[in-house]
Amino acid sequence: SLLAESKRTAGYRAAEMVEDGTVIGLGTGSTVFFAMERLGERIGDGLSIAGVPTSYQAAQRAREYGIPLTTLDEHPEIALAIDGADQVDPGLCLIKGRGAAHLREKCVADAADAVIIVIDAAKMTGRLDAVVPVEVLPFACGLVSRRLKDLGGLPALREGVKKDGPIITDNGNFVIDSDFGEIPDPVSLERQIAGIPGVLGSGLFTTFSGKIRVVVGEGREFRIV
Ligand code: DER
Repeated sequence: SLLAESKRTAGYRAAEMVEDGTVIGLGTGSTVFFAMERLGERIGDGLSIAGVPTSYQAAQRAREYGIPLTTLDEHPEIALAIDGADQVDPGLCLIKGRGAAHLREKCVADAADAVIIVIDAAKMTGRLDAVVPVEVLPFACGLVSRRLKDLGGLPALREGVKKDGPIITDNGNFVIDSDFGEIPDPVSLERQIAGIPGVLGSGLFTTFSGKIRVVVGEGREFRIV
């Protein structure tokens, strides 16, 4: 499909940016998996790297492609993180978290000197208006829902599809998806959500714009913004 081709184009291009002998961040999601596929090929050609996975799924996929794994503790500074996104605005603010991996992804993005976001073109938007995923401490779920409403959100606990009841993240927490409609000031909204006791992290990534490059795949073509 055109969508898969666009994701593959973006992922493969990002994989070419990885330098030999470096430690990189491995994001979660279907687009990053194309980057991992290409990295597996480059490793076969002699590339020597290690990856910090941001989820059980990323770790599993990295092992399938023969990408050596390491941890954020061993490498609290990494050269490059490759990750996906759900929405990207012109200021390179992101909404992430469709895959409920955004808490570890945000840690890895913070540790990275540069962040490559790989997306298909449909994810570029003039203004962020997607649902904002929020990882919450189960104990505080009701309080966080109340506080998200105070901020103008419509919160909904993310339920499992093949599991009855709420999904549980790789960190053992719940996810509340909060619909704020259009978000005029994502920087302050990220900060306000982070300040709610019981919130571990949201899918708003507004503090990394200075070190983000976005590879936008469109069919076989790509552009870097
Ligand atoms: O969950 C996440 O943060 C993922 O990065 C997601 O935002 C992008 O996943 P996709 O590449 O499968 O669309």
